[in-house]
Amino acid sequence: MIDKLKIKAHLVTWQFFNLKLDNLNLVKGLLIVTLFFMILSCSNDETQTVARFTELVMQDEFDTDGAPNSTIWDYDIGTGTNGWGNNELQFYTDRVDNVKVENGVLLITAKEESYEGSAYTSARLLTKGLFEQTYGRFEARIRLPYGQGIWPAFWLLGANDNEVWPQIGEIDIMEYRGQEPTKILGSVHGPGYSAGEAITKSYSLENDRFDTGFHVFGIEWGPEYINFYADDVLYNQITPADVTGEWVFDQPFYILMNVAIGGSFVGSPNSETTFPQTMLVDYVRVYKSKGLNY
Ligand SMILES: [Ca+2]
Repeated sequence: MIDKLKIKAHLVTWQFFNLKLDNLNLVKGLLIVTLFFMILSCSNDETQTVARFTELVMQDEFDTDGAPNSTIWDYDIGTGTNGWGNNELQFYTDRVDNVKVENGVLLITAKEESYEGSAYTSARLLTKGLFEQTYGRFEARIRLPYGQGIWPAFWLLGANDNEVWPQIGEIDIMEYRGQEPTKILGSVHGPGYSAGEAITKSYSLENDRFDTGFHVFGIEWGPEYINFYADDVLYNQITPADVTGEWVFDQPFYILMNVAIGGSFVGSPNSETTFPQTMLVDYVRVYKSKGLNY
């Protein structure tokens, strides 16, 4: 009897995850049903909202001081084309001034300094060619920087070299405007829905800020869904029905982490922006499904 109830609870919970979040009444109803089964089954397993992907396949806890682990992380260097497509103002380097591991934390530091023709320096790390995966849970525990014109992000890009952005697809697990320290955004970009037309949703803290403590940002990504989490809150689900073009999230993606300065998303720093600004990353972990039951 207990086992049957547990199975039912799992099924109901799974249905709950797959519902559109804007259908609040249905969600409320199912939540009550789910709680009912959870109480009956006398188990804590069903209360976890983050449980679809349980097999750890990649992790960097940033336990070794110095340069980040070169078997996981590479760097984009320079200014890209048109400021990495966004009119960003920084020059990315892999210098210890801009990126290092210290005391168990990865530090990505944006500085105001004249360097190679740019007024700012920072760093952008990526796992392209080193770690790429289709589907799974991607998460990082991060304390964000603060200030007008500061644009940190933890995100994924499609690894297909035969296509160009936005056809390759982009999943922004977390991006943030430094001038709005209570709000993060989760988004996807693809063909027909990129840049200003990206499919996006924000998540805000009520009585807290993202620059004063660490928070966990993650996605759970399977065939035809991407669930966005801030800490344990599932705040958005995106499915093929939500995008206005081809669904391109069915191929390997790689991870990026960076702190951009200026650009179309945040605007330029102003006289009140203080430097340096640092994004602290306690860990990055990636999980996959045990078996193929997404
Ligand atoms: Ca750590």
